[in-house]
Amino acid sequence: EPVKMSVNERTFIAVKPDGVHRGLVGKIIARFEERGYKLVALKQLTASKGHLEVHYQDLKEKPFFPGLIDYMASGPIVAMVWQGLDVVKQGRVMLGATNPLASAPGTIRGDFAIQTGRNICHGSDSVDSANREIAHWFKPDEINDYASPFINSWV
Ligand code: FUP
Repeated sequence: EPVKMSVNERTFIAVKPDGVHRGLVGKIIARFEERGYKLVALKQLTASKGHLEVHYQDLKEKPFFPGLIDYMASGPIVAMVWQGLDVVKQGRVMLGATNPLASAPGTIRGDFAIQTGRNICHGSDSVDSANREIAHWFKPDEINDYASPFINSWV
C-alpha cells in the first residue's frame, strides 16, 4: 500500500517577537526554503491581544496564557504560510520540541532557544489547526501559490 502523502499541504509558521528582535527571520526562512518548501504567504505585523487570544484559544485555561499573550503582543511577528509535502508534521520537526530540554540541536528551537516562553517560532500542530490558523492570519488573496519547476522535479 502506498505511503499516504500530502503534496500540497500548507502550514502556518510564525517568527515570534523574540525571533524578530534577535534577527533570526532570515535564518528561519532559509531553513524552510532549503528543505524544499514553497513560501506562499508572508507578512510582518504586531498582533492585537484579541487576535492572539483567538489564535491560542485552546490554551486559554493554562496558567501561562496571560504571559503568552503579552509576549506575543510585545512586538512584530513574521507570519508565513509554507506549502509542500507533509509540511505540517515536517514543520513541527524543524521547529523542535516545545520543552527546550527536549528540542534537539539542529532544530530551530534547539539551536536558538532555551526558554519555553521565549521559543522563537510557532508552527501548526495538525492539518485542522493549520487550516484554522491560516484563515485567522491571512485573507485568501494574501496567499499566492505559483509553479515551481525546481520543487516539482527535484524535491
Ligand atoms: P507549541 O505547539 O510547541 O508552540 O506548544 P503549545 O501549543 O503547547 O504552547 C504554545 C506556546 O505557549 C509555546 F510556544 C510557549 C507557551 N508555553 C509556555 O509558555 N509554557 C508552557 O508550559 C507551555 C507553553
